[in-house]
Amino acid sequence: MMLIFALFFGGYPVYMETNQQDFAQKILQFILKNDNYLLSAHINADGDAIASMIAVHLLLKKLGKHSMMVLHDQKKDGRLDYLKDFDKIVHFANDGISNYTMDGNPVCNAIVLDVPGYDRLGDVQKILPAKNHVIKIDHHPSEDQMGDLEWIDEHSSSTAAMVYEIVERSEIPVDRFLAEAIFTGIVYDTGRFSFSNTRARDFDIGAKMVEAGVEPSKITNRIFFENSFSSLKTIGKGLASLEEYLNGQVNVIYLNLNDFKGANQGEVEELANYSVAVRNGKVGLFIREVKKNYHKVSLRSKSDVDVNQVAKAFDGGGHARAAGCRISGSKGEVIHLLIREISKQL
Ligand SMILES: [Mn+2]
Repeated sequence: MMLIFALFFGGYPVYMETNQQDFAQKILQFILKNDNYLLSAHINADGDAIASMIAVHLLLKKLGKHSMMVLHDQKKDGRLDYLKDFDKIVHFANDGISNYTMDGNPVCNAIVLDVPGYDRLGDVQKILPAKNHVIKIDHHPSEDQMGDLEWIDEHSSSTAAMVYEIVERSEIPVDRFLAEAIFTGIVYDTGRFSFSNTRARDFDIGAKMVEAGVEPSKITNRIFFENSFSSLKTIGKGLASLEEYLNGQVNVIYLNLNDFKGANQGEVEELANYSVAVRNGKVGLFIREVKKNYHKVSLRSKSDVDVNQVAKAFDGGGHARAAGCRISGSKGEVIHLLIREISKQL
């Protein structure tokens, strides 16, 4: 299945893994044959999760299909409210599948995006149809097989970039709204085309989305360069808390319950990237207390340390260079546990 063919388009060699292309085509065929889709993504939905879900929703609409977007989260990241139909995303209300209908039709099929397993889907897993009606599109290392048709490409920068491959095969014209969704997912997960996961294809898709009407500065300002006053103050507190461990190989940013009050989760999450922005640092940790003696941890790596493995030791997960988990214990205990786990790889 790993056959790679070199094809030539317009004189430029384009390398395509044929099975990846088949997946995009197969998913399109499934979409065209069926209707009434539940769309969902991982808990604490980030820019790629929300944008790739909206992109599929807009694609389905153009193909004359019905869909509804349901997330586990009570609160959505408001920075993404410029995306078309952002306001149509609903929170799972624990009231049974019968309440989830589209124009009176119940959910028949589901497409889950940017989510590797049931745990990461949260309560929405309760309304998933049977596996032969579920499609998964994701770029995380897979945890559960949730559907009979799963497209997992760990080499893809983002789920949104994968969704674009399906959009392209559908041959529908890409309008500004769809372009903004695709562009947002890619820009978010590649840190503005700068992280090590960024591929040539991302620039290629990015260029097409700009031609379709995306204003890059509008989107990057919104996601990366604007914060609420209180979030920016909280980011300042986080930076002031920076501590180094293992001779500076690991840097830790810590916020307690009080520090965190009033800040926007999504905005403050930027502190995770600062934790690994120290020269010669290998791993960065952004730890915040979300309940008394209970911490949410974001891990970043710019070395060979696979932080997905570290997060997994605490029932979390993610990617090799960006992952997350939750750990019980005091600040000191949590840092001790994490450092011990990271040391195994240093
Ligand atoms: Mn993603």
